[in-house]
Amino acid sequence: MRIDEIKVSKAILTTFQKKFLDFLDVDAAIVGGGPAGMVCGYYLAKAGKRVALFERKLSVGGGMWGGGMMFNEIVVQHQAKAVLDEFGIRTELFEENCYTADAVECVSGICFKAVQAGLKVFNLMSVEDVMARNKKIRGLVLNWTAVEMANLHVDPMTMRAKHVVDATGHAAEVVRIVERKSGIRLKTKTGKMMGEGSMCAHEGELATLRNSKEVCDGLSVCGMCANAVFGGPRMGPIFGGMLLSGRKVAQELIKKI
Ligand code: 48F
Repeated sequence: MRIDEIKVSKAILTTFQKKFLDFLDVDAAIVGGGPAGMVCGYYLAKAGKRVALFERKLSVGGGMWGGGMMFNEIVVQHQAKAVLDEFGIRTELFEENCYTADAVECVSGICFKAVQAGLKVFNLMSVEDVMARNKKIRGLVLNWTAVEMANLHVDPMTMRAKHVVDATGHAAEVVRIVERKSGIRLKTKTGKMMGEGSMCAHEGELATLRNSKEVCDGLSVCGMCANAVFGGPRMGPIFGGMLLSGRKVAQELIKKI
Protein backbone atom coordinates (compact mmCIF):
# COMPACT_ATOMS: atom_id res chain seq x y z
CA MET A 1 0.00 0.00 0.00
CA ARG A 2 1.35 3.45 -0.91
CA ILE A 3 2.15 5.87 1.91
CA ASP A 4 -0.26 8.79 1.90
CA GLU A 5 1.48 12.01 2.97
CA ILE A 6 -1.78 13.56 4.16
CA LYS A 7 -2.42 10.54 6.37
CA VAL A 8 1.01 11.12 7.95
CA SER A 9 0.15 14.77 8.64
CA LYS A 10 -3.24 13.86 10.09
CA ALA A 11 -1.67 11.19 12.33
CA ILE A 12 0.79 13.67 13.81
CA LEU A 13 -1.71 16.49 14.25
CA THR A 14 -4.38 14.24 15.79
CA THR A 15 -2.11 12.47 18.27
CA PHE A 16 -0.24 15.63 19.30
CA GLN A 17 -3.48 17.51 19.85
CA LYS A 18 -4.81 14.72 22.06
CA LYS A 19 -1.56 14.57 24.02
CA PHE A 20 -1.51 18.32 24.62
CA LEU A 21 -5.20 18.44 25.57
CA ASP A 22 -4.74 15.53 27.99
CA PHE A 23 -1.92 17.36 29.78
CA LEU A 24 -3.37 20.88 30.02
CA ASP A 25 -4.55 20.17 33.57
CA VAL A 26 -2.13 18.02 35.58
CA ASP A 27 -0.91 17.09 39.04
CA ALA A 28 2.56 18.50 38.43
CA ALA A 29 4.20 20.63 35.74
CA ILE A 30 7.99 20.67 35.56
CA VAL A 31 9.86 23.44 33.78
CA GLY A 32 13.21 22.31 32.37
CA GLY A 33 14.34 18.92 31.14
CA GLY A 34 17.83 18.83 32.64
CA PRO A 35 18.85 15.96 34.94
CA ALA A 36 16.97 17.34 37.98
CA GLY A 37 13.69 17.94 36.15
CA MET A 38 13.76 14.60 34.31
CA VAL A 39 14.50 12.61 37.48
CA CYS A 40 11.76 14.48 39.34
CA GLY A 41 9.33 13.71 36.50
CA TYR A 42 10.29 10.05 36.49
CA TYR A 43 9.57 9.47 40.19
CA LEU A 44 6.29 11.41 40.05
CA ALA A 45 5.08 9.54 36.98
CA LYS A 46 6.17 6.22 38.47
CA ALA A 47 3.99 7.00 41.50
CA GLY A 48 0.99 7.43 39.19
CA LYS A 49 0.91 11.25 39.07
CA ARG A 50 -0.01 13.07 35.87
CA VAL A 51 3.10 15.06 35.02
CA ALA A 52 4.01 17.31 32.10
CA LEU A 53 7.53 18.60 31.51
CA PHE A 54 8.19 21.64 29.32
CA GLU A 55 11.62 22.03 27.74
CA ARG A 56 12.68 25.07 25.75
CA LYS A 57 15.20 23.26 23.55
CA LEU A 58 14.85 20.57 20.90
CA SER A 59 16.46 18.01 23.19
CA VAL A 60 16.14 17.30 26.88
CA GLY A 61 19.27 16.73 28.98
CA GLY A 62 20.23 20.31 29.80
CA GLY A 63 23.85 20.57 30.86
CA MET A 64 24.42 16.84 31.14
CA TRP A 65 25.35 15.99 27.54
CA GLY A 66 28.67 17.83 27.69
CA GLY A 67 30.01 16.33 30.96
CA GLY A 68 32.80 18.65 32.13
CA MET A 69 34.12 21.11 29.55
CA MET A 70 32.81 18.95 26.67
CA PHE A 71 34.48 15.76 27.94
CA ASN A 72 31.26 13.76 27.94
CA GLU A 73 31.70 11.87 31.21
CA ILE A 74 29.97 12.84 34.43
CA VAL A 75 30.82 12.13 38.07
CA VAL A 76 28.47 11.03 40.83
CA GLN A 77 29.12 10.18 44.45
CA HIS A 78 28.14 6.93 46.17
CA GLN A 79 24.72 8.09 47.41
CA ALA A 80 23.61 9.22 43.94
CA LYS A 81 24.82 6.06 42.20
CA ALA A 82 21.60 4.43 43.46
CA VAL A 83 19.58 6.79 41.24
CA LEU A 84 21.61 5.86 38.14
CA ASP A 85 21.21 2.17 39.14
CA GLU A 86 17.42 2.69 39.19
CA PHE A 87 17.62 3.79 35.53
CA GLY A 88 19.91 0.89 34.59
CA ILE A 89 22.73 3.31 33.77
CA ARG A 90 26.22 1.83 34.10
CA THR A 91 28.80 3.47 36.38
CA GLU A 92 32.50 2.85 36.93
CA LEU A 93 34.28 3.30 40.24
CA PHE A 94 37.14 5.75 39.70
CA GLU A 95 38.27 6.23 43.29
CA GLU A 96 36.53 6.09 46.65
CA ASN A 97 33.09 7.81 46.50
CA CYS A 98 33.75 8.90 42.90
CA TYR A 99 31.93 7.09 40.07
CA THR A 100 31.94 8.06 36.41
CA ALA A 101 29.19 7.49 33.84
CA ASP A 102 28.87 8.17 30.12
CA ALA A 103 26.94 11.44 29.77
CA VAL A 104 25.07 10.27 26.67
CA GLU A 105 24.00 7.03 28.37
CA CYS A 106 22.82 9.09 31.36
CA VAL A 107 20.64 11.51 29.39
CA SER A 108 19.18 8.90 27.06
CA GLY A 109 18.64 6.37 29.87
CA ILE A 110 16.90 8.84 32.19
CA CYS A 111 14.76 10.19 29.35
CA PHE A 112 13.69 6.75 28.10
CA LYS A 113 12.68 5.45 31.52
CA ALA A 114 10.93 8.67 32.51
CA VAL A 115 8.83 8.78 29.37
CA GLN A 116 8.01 5.08 29.69
CA ALA A 117 6.93 5.67 33.31
CA GLY A 118 4.35 8.16 31.99
CA LEU A 119 6.11 11.54 32.05
CA LYS A 120 4.88 13.62 29.10
CA VAL A 121 7.64 15.77 27.65
CA PHE A 122 6.78 18.83 25.56
CA ASN A 123 10.00 20.02 23.96
CA LEU A 124 10.40 23.23 21.96
CA MET A 125 8.07 25.04 24.40
CA SER A 126 9.20 27.89 26.66
CA VAL A 127 7.57 28.93 29.88
CA GLU A 128 7.24 32.71 29.78
CA ASP A 129 4.96 33.37 32.77
CA VAL A 130 2.99 31.75 35.57
CA MET A 131 -0.70 31.75 36.44
CA ALA A 132 -1.14 32.86 40.07
CA ARG A 133 -4.31 33.03 42.19
CA ASN A 134 -4.48 34.15 45.84
CA LYS A 135 -0.66 34.10 46.19
CA LYS A 136 -0.49 30.50 44.93
CA ILE A 137 1.10 29.33 41.67
CA ARG A 138 -1.60 27.51 39.71
CA GLY A 139 -0.15 26.97 36.26
CA LEU A 140 2.16 28.02 33.45
CA VAL A 141 2.03 30.29 30.43
CA LEU A 142 3.58 28.64 27.37
CA ASN A 143 4.75 29.62 23.96
CA TRP A 144 6.72 27.94 21.21
CA THR A 145 10.45 28.54 21.55
CA ALA A 146 10.49 29.45 17.86
CA VAL A 147 8.10 32.33 18.60
CA GLU A 148 10.36 33.50 21.42
CA MET A 149 13.50 33.22 19.26
CA ALA A 150 11.97 35.06 16.31
CA ASN A 151 10.58 37.69 18.67
CA LEU A 152 7.16 37.31 17.04
CA HIS A 153 4.18 39.11 18.51
CA VAL A 154 2.12 35.96 19.23
CA ASP A 155 0.15 35.46 22.44
CA PRO A 156 0.89 32.40 24.59
CA MET A 157 -1.48 29.78 26.02
CA THR A 158 -2.00 28.60 29.61
CA MET A 159 -2.03 25.23 31.38
CA ARG A 160 -3.02 24.36 34.98
CA ALA A 161 -1.09 22.30 37.55
CA LYS A 162 -1.67 21.45 41.21
CA HIS A 163 2.04 22.08 41.69
CA VAL A 164 4.85 23.54 39.56
CA VAL A 165 8.55 22.61 39.77
CA ASP A 166 11.20 25.05 38.58
CA ALA A 167 14.08 22.93 37.23
CA THR A 168 15.49 25.54 34.86
CA GLY A 169 19.05 25.33 36.24
CA HIS A 170 21.26 28.34 36.92
CA ALA A 171 18.72 30.76 35.42
CA ALA A 172 15.88 29.87 37.85
CA GLU A 173 13.53 31.34 35.28
CA VAL A 174 10.17 30.55 36.89
CA VAL A 175 11.13 31.84 40.34
CA ARG A 176 12.58 34.95 38.74
CA ILE A 177 9.21 35.61 37.06
CA VAL A 178 7.35 35.03 40.34
CA GLU A 179 9.69 37.42 42.16
CA ARG A 180 9.36 40.09 39.48
CA LYS A 181 5.67 39.95 38.69
CA SER A 182 3.51 38.30 41.36
CA GLY A 183 4.23 40.18 44.58
CA ILE A 184 4.60 36.81 46.33
CA ARG A 185 7.24 36.66 49.09
CA LEU A 186 9.61 33.72 48.54
CA LYS A 187 10.37 31.33 51.44
CA THR A 188 14.02 32.43 51.46
CA LYS A 189 15.78 34.39 54.24
CA THR A 190 15.22 37.70 52.42
CA GLY A 191 11.95 36.86 50.67
CA LYS A 192 13.88 37.35 47.41
CA MET A 193 16.24 35.21 45.32
CA MET A 194 19.53 34.69 47.20
CA GLY A 195 21.74 33.99 44.14
CA GLU A 196 24.27 31.32 43.28
CA GLY A 197 27.79 31.31 44.75
CA SER A 198 31.17 30.46 43.19
CA MET A 199 32.48 26.92 42.83
CA CYS A 200 32.66 24.66 45.89
CA ALA A 201 31.71 21.14 44.81
CA HIS A 202 31.32 19.56 48.26
CA GLU A 203 29.19 22.33 49.81
CA GLY A 204 27.33 22.88 46.52
CA GLU A 205 26.19 19.27 46.41
CA LEU A 206 24.95 19.36 50.01
CA ALA A 207 23.27 22.73 49.49
CA THR A 208 21.43 21.57 46.37
CA LEU A 209 19.73 18.82 48.30
CA ARG A 210 18.98 21.05 51.29
CA ASN A 211 17.61 23.82 49.05
CA SER A 212 15.38 21.60 46.94
CA LYS A 213 11.96 22.35 48.41
CA GLU A 214 8.92 24.58 48.17
CA VAL A 215 9.76 28.22 47.51
CA CYS A 216 6.18 29.53 47.63
CA ASP A 217 2.71 28.06 47.64
CA GLY A 218 2.40 25.81 44.57
CA LEU A 219 6.03 26.09 43.44
CA SER A 220 9.10 23.99 44.31
CA VAL A 221 12.66 24.15 43.05
CA CYS A 222 15.21 21.42 42.32
CA GLY A 223 18.64 21.07 40.75
CA MET A 224 20.91 24.06 40.23
CA CYS A 225 17.87 26.32 40.45
CA ALA A 226 17.58 25.47 44.15
CA ASN A 227 21.00 27.02 44.87
CA ALA A 228 20.25 30.05 42.71
CA VAL A 229 17.07 30.63 44.73
CA PHE A 230 18.05 29.74 48.32
CA GLY A 231 21.77 30.51 47.94
CA GLY A 232 24.53 27.94 47.52
CA PRO A 233 27.71 27.39 45.53
CA ARG A 234 27.93 25.86 42.07
CA MET A 235 29.57 22.46 41.77
CA GLY A 236 30.58 21.80 38.14
CA PRO A 237 30.34 18.39 36.47
CA ILE A 238 29.40 16.35 39.54
CA PHE A 239 25.74 15.49 39.05
CA GLY A 240 24.76 13.60 42.22
CA GLY A 241 23.04 16.61 43.74
CA MET A 242 20.96 17.10 40.59
CA LEU A 243 19.71 13.49 40.63
CA LEU A 244 19.06 13.39 44.38
CA SER A 245 17.31 16.76 44.39
CA GLY A 246 14.92 15.70 41.62
CA ARG A 247 14.10 12.57 43.62
CA LYS A 248 13.67 14.53 46.87
CA VAL A 249 11.17 17.01 45.39
CA ALA A 250 9.24 14.16 43.75
CA GLN A 251 9.03 12.29 47.05
CA GLU A 252 7.71 15.41 48.81
CA LEU A 253 5.12 16.03 46.11
CA ILE A 254 3.94 12.42 45.99
CA LYS A 255 2.74 12.89 49.59
CA LYS A 256 1.27 16.33 48.93
CA ILE A 257 -0.63 16.17 45.62
O1 48F B 1 20.67 23.49 33.16
P1 48F B 1 20.05 22.16 33.43
O2 48F B 1 20.82 20.95 33.10
O3 48F B 1 19.57 22.17 34.99
P2 48F B 1 19.73 21.09 36.17
O4 48F B 1 18.87 19.92 35.92
O5 48F B 1 21.24 20.60 36.05
C1 48F B 1 22.32 21.51 36.15
C2 48F B 1 23.50 20.87 35.46
O6 48F B 1 23.24 20.62 34.11
C3 48F B 1 24.80 21.70 35.55
C4 48F B 1 25.37 21.71 36.90
C5 48F B 1 25.62 20.37 37.57
O7 48F B 1 26.55 20.49 38.49
O8 48F B 1 25.65 22.74 37.43
O9 48F B 1 24.54 23.01 35.08
O10 48F B 1 19.56 21.86 37.42
O11 48F B 1 18.65 22.08 32.67
C6 48F B 1 17.73 23.13 32.70
C7 48F B 1 16.83 23.00 31.48
O12 48F B 1 15.77 23.95 31.60
C8 48F B 1 15.49 24.46 30.30
C9 48F B 1 16.86 24.55 29.63
O13 48F B 1 16.73 24.58 28.22
C10 48F B 1 17.54 23.29 30.17
O14 48F B 1 17.38 22.19 29.29
N1 48F B 1 14.82 25.77 30.49
C11 48F B 1 15.36 26.89 31.05
N2 48F B 1 14.43 27.86 31.07
C12 48F B 1 13.30 27.36 30.52
C13 48F B 1 13.54 26.01 30.15
C14 48F B 1 11.99 27.88 30.26
N3 48F B 1 11.67 29.15 30.57
N4 48F B 1 11.05 27.08 29.68
C15 48F B 1 11.38 25.80 29.33
N5 48F B 1 12.60 25.25 29.57
